[in-house]
Amino acid sequence: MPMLRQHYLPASAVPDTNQLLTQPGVLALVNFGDACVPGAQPGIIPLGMPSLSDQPWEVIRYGDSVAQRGVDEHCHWSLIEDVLCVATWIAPEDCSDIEAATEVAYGRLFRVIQAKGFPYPFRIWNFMPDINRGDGDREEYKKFCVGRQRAFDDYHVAPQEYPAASALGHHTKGAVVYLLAGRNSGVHHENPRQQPAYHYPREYGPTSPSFARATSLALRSREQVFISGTASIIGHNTQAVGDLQQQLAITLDNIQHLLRHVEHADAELSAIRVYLRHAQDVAAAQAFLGARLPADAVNFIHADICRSQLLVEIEALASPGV
Ligand code: 3EB
Repeated sequence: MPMLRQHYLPASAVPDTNQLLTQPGVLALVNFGDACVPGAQPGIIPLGMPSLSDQPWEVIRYGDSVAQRGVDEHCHWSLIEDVLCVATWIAPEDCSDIEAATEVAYGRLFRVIQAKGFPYPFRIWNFMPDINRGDGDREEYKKFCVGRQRAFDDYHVAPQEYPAASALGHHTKGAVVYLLAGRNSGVHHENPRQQPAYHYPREYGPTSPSFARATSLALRSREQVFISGTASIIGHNTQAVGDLQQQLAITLDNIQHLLRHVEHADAELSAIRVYLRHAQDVAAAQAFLGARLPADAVNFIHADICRSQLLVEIEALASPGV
């Protein structure tokens, strides 16, 4: 039964990317490193954020055919059976107007997924430079949210249709948005402990962030749950400012609540990314999470979180246990 899988490769297993990309079932290779530029070929997705735990690659697998790949509208796409993966990069010079550039990038993604018959994104990742630069409404993340919201409006995507997402900052130039899309819609979920992000109050920016807390989807298998980047937020308020351990505890709590809410409390977590604002926090984060998460499924990533008071954000894929 083909489930979607995302797993990390250790730095020691330097992959032969050409060989891997032509292997049946390999949809895409995500690279955690210093560059956020279009991959050398479709199927390679460099994000511009280094792994702090020496796992520079994530392999996304689905089904058992060899992927078809191509480039359309400045988008790199990979397709296996009923999952389409599309990535597009924003050039460094275009990041000076991240609002406009984001709307353009999302427009391209929407046109590609629609043209290919996969109009339903079920997971979106966004990575951009200087995410916390600028005061108030001029903060880069808030401008990004305005541009993203505009694109969702342009393509008539209603808030109830926003999929799971993550949005983080990195310390290199250029931005990337990539997504997974299907022929049918997933089911989007909220977390009862957290205000829907698309209903955050005005203080968080001129437009609310456009994402769901999770999207669940049954491909040709049992249902999987794509858990959005989750942080130390209750209601709409940031909790435990300045306290890494507490933020980790509240974040895990939020994830547990969400999984209970969607009736997948005993799911198996994989593809766990722990985004840390401060690289020096990795030992403390590892110590705290070690007993609470499956260690081999965790990758620590150096990234800025979209609220400057947040030190950590965690995302994962929840799949039925075996
Ligand atoms: C939050 O809960 C933390 O803008 O796409 C998490 C996941 C966050 C996705 C996004 C933002 C996004 O508001 C930040």
